[in-house]
Amino acid sequence: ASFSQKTYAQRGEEHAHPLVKALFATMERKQSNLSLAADVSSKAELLALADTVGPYICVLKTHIDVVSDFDADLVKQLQALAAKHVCLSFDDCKFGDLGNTVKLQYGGGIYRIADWAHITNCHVIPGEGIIQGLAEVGMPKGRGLLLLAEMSSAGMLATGAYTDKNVEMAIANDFVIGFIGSRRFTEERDLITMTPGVGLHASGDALGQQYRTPKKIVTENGSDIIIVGRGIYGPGKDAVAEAKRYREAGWTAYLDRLGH
Ligand code: 5BU
Repeated sequence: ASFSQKTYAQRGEEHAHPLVKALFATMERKQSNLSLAADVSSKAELLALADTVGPYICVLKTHIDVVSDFDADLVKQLQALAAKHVCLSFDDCKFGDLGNTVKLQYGGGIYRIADWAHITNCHVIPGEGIIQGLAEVGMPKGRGLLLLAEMSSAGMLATGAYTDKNVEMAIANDFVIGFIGSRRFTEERDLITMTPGVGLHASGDALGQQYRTPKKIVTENGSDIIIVGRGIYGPGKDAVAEAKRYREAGWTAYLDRLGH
C-alpha cells in the first residue's frame, strides 16, 4: 500500500528513524497533524503562543531569528514547553550555503539551532554537500532534515527537474526525513511531507503567500502535516479556538484519506 494509505501509527512502527517514530507516535496520540508556524517577534509572545497552542500541535515551527529579544533562556523555555506538550521543534531557517558554512550556521552562532531544534530544512541549490555538512552536525544529535522540494508562494522556482533532484537526494541521504512541499513525492521510502500555505479561508497575503485547504493538501495530495501560522494567531483571532479548528480539519482530512 502507498504510505498515504497507512495510518501514522503504523508508519511510526515501521520507520527506522527514532525522531520520525516519535513524531508519528505524537501525531497519533494527540490526533494532530498540525504544525504551528509561530512567527511572532518577542520572546513573551512566542512562549505564550507555544504554551496555549501546544496541546493541539505535533510540531512547533519557529523562525528563531525574528525574535527581537532572543536569548539562551528562550531556548530553555521552548524546550521545556516542547517536553510539556510533547511536540517537536522545527526551526524553518532554510539553510542554503556550502556544506562547510552551514555546519557553522547550524551548530554555532547565537542560535545554536542544532542544540534544540529536532528538525530543520535546507535548499539544495548548492548541491548535495549542504546535506552532508548539516548531517555532520545534526546526525550525532539525532536531528532530522527536510528538503525544500517546493514552496507555497506565487511564482516559486522549485519545480520540475529541481523538485525531482530534491527527491533523489532525500532518498539517498539518511539524515533527510522528508520535504517541505505540497504533496507526497515518493514511495521509495517513508519520507514525510510538511506543507505550509494552509488556510481555511484566506486565499493568500499581499506578498505572494498562497493558501490551500487541509482537504486539498492532506486528503487529495497525500501530504502528512499542515503548517498554519496567521490562520491561527492572526489579528482578531482566538488562537486556541483556531488551533482546535485546524487540528480537527487536518485530522478529518487524514481520516478521509484513509477512507475512514
Ligand atoms: P502563514 O502565516 O500560515 O502564511 O505562515 C506560513 C509559515 O510557513 C511562515 O513561517 C513561512 O515562513 C513558512 N513557509 C511558507 O509559508 N511557505 C514555504 O514554502 C515555506 C515556508 Br518553505
